[in-house]
Amino acid sequence: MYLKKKRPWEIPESEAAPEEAYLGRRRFLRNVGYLSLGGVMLSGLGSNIFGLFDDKGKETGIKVARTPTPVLYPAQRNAKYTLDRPLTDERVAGTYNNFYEFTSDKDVWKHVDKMEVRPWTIEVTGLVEKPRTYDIDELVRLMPLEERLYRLRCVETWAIAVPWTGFPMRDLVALARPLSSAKYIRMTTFMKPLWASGQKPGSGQPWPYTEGLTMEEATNELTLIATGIYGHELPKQHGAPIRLIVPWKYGFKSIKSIVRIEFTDKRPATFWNTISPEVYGFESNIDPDAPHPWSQKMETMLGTGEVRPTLLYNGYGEYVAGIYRKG
Ligand SMILES: Nc1nc2c(c(=O)[nH]1)N[C@H]1C(S)=C(S)[C@@H](COP(=O)(O)O)O[C@H]1N2
Ligand SMILES: [Mo]
Repeated sequence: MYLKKKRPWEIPESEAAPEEAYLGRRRFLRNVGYLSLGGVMLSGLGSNIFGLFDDKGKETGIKVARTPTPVLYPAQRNAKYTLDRPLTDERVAGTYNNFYEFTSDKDVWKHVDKMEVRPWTIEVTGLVEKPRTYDIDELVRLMPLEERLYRLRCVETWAIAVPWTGFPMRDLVALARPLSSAKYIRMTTFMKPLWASGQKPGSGQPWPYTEGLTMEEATNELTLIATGIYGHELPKQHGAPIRLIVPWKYGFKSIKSIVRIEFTDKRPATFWNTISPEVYGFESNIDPDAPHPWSQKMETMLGTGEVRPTLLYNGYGEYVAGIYRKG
């Protein structure tokens, strides 16, 4: 499952100067952009999409939209966030996804062609001093992009370990200047039945997908707004062009393809919590011992099939346990 040649992010800090690794990767990605033109012609894709190649020149099957901001990737890795296991193969993480707007199966990547990721705006609104609608390319240039290696754990018990690119959500919160009455943040995904057949009338589901965090959770240092993965922009199946990553909570909290971020004084209704409140709690912190309809004790790494014990807060207790031990 793993590429034989190590990519820069797989080389331990002791083996390579980070600067060299990044230069190498950047050059590599530039080459990829060039090679991909050929890929586009051959595979007959629209000119706004290009396929990614691995470092052996082999097509990965992962496609990324052509945007004005590819030059921002890869971003400098933040060495603070380390993994206790190998990274998941990019091909594996990019071909086994949850994105119910498109399909309830895992082959989301086969169903996303109609989606358009430009133009794309994110409305920041509600109980803030500075409500504003940001164009995605303006926002990514404004925010300090960095790469972070995080684990992501789905409540279905599969897990991945991936390099996200993004910026701390607290930086966006700071820009918005929340009023003291703001207690929660509500996030919303696009509503486009023409792109995503799951959203067609009659689905019986509470579209658009929404999620929420308390202000304290949203401003925790771990909470990331991701715009990239594996050193490039997000492919659509991972939630292009902008999504949430809260690694200590079950994956459904990490809402994809966000169009709206609203500050509110009430705990927001969320997609899965509305469908089944007993199974998908608002908080949904990863906990092997909390009562749940199916066991959360173990998890299976995608790609390798390795089974590991589920970690409380997905192993991120040092950052977040303090939020929940109060009063
Ligand atoms: N809008 C939206 N966001 C979503 C989902 C979804 O169906 N729609 N699925 C969630 C679930 S259940 C998981 S596990 C993660 C999966 O992220 P990945 O496919 O990038 O690994 O996305 C989450 N974000
Ligand atoms: Mo999930």
